[in-house]
Amino acid sequence: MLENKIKTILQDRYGKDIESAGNRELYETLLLLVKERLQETPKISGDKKVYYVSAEFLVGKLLSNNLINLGIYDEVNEILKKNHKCLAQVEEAEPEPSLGNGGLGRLAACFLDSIATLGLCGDGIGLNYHMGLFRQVFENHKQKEVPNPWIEKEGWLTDTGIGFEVPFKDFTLRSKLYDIDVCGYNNGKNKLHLFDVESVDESIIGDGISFDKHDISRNLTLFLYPDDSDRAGNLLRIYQQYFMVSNGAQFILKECEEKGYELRKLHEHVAVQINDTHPSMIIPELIRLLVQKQIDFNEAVEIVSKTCAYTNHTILAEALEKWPLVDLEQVAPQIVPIIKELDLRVKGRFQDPKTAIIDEQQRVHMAHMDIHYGYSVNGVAALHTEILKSSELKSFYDIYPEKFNNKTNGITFRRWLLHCNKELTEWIAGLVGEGFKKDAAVLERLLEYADNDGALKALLEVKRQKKTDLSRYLKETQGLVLNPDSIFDIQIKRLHEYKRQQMNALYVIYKYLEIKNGKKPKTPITIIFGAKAAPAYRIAKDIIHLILCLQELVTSDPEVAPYLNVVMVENYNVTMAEHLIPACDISEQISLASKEASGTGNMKFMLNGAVTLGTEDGANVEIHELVGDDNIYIFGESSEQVIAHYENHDYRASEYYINDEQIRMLVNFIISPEMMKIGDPYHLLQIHAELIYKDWFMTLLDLKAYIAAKEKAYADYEDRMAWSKKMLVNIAKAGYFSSDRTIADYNHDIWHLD
Ligand code: 26Q
Repeated sequence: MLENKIKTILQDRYGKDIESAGNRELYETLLLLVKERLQETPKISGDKKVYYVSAEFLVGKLLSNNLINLGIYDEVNEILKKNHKCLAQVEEAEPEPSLGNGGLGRLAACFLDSIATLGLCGDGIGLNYHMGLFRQVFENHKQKEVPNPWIEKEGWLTDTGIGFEVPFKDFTLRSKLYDIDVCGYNNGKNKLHLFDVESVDESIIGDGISFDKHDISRNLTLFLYPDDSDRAGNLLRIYQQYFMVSNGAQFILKECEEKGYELRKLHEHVAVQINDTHPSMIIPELIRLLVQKQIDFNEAVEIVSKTCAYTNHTILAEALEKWPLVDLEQVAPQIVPIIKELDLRVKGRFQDPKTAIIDEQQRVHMAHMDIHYGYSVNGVAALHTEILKSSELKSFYDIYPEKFNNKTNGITFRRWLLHCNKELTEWIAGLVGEGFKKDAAVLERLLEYADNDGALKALLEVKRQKKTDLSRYLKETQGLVLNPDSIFDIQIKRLHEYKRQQMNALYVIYKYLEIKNGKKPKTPITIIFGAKAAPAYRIAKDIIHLILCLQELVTSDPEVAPYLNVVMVENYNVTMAEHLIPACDISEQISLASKEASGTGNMKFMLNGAVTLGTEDGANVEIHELVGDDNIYIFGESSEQVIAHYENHDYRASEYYINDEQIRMLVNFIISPEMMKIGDPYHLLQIHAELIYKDWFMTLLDLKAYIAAKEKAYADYEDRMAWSKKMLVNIAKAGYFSSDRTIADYNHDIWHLD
């Protein structure tokens, strides 16, 4: 039946049969087939609906995921195999939508999958960035940004024919809504709504990712996070955000009216989840629209406050958005009086200036507006929520303790196990049956096999297979050569100082010098990095430069190369993660304690049998609690100690540098003659000085503890059966981190759907 369908499409479109078709033709055929199936899939309905509003949706490729969720993956796979075709290769023809940057966007995508899988009524609302974030290329050991076009004539986007007028100060733009179907695992479907403007013009892009930032009607949906280092860039971000939320708000009210709901009872039918502060203007916008619909201002405020809930994803002060009132005035003056009134009411009730919406410098604190005028505030891991309550948002917790709650992040097992690691999925099913696919808690039953040699050996074989697969993939796609018999130690995440890729780079220097001194590791080591740096983040780019120089140094040294390999993959994205994560032995989660809100890569690695090397930060704390001391490598100062350092201003990197000979040697190697020969002396000197004189995220504080913990992990790796047991325990305990659990919690505590 399916086979006939595939054959018919191929014949009609290309006049070919399966065997003679190319991967591109097969991809387009399966795309059509799946889209048809999605159309037949019933829409999930309910009397109350959640709208997840987010600047990012990092959905990844969709073909495989849809085949799995529709329950036809195996059948399609068989059909192709029978005809000497390979589904994995067909998938490579699909471009990855570039609608996100990192954890926050990927979380939104996992959540959409789980909302639909649990049969909950809920849609995503975002923007359709034509060029995405950017595509990263390496040139002269440096990151260069180029546009990342991903929209094709035939793709997952459906033109809905729906559009709204969005009023700005000097002009009005009409939107165009595209939808992507989001199908649950053996369940109905929801939608991801992506707003766009018809007038967007890709031809205005010049060198790299530069373009005229003033030409809003042409540039509005070109890029995610356009460079905001000047005023025009800042204004553009506000244009994007207001465009997103005004469309979102109009769409939500339209749906309610169509369903015949009374807007006065909006909160009984709608929950709006605000993903970080980027969509915060939806609060004044909803108020504005309700008032336009003849609802009294006070009542509108009341209604909206019972409808909106806010998720915080960061404790870094610089990421908490504060927009100058004059900039808002310049973009969307119609919401400014509303924000001012909301602020006045707050100031009337609370004297603490820390809780004001508009501060003395006339800047609007978006998070403060969310907390005052939303009914829920949540952090994304237990430690993160505690830090919000006790320090970062303490003044708010004192006023509204009932609003605060924790929702530890999760990941969808459909993508991060079933899709990316078929071998491990089979190994699990062979031991505990298929139940874990619907109920992640079933994974715990693996513990019965913790001392079963056969099971442990088979697990090592799965890992070895995935390391071979990765090696082949990186050879084919990036020309990189990996040894699958080495330890795969992987750090993949956005590049940020607080995540401390620079500490891992210092370890590379340590190991390089050890090998040069004749201390060769028993098993060779491969240290893999993947990260994009924000285009204007100078230090992050210097860290990439450092890593790329080390890669060259190590791989071109015949004395070292057999024992140590350093690899930075280009343009790290979801697809790359799907290849890297199953192949990982050691998962690097080494952020400065208190700074990583949760992390979700840590959960994906654990689920795929990697052992975490990390600090007591974010969800690492919960991973540690679940797997116990024997199955994780924890090092470094605690979040309390770190917070105390900041409060007391008592951390001086220079003291570590001066007083510790080993640290001094490792740091100085950055500007050694051999490094200066490979790299750009200006950038190497810059990162060298940064580490000694600033080191805002305390790399040198934990460096020695990090080296010791990593050495211990590498030594333990040698006992293969003991290591396999650690892998097994990690997999068995990963069930808690299913996003199905997270979404069930959001629904139970915040949304109350059904
Ligand atoms: C803010 C102001 C100006 C320009 C950009 C931004 C900006 C852009 C992106 C601020 C934050 C982000 C993205 C944040 C993010 O991805 N946070 C991650 O969210 C994950 C999901 O909750 C967590 O697991 C990570 O710990 C957190 O870093």
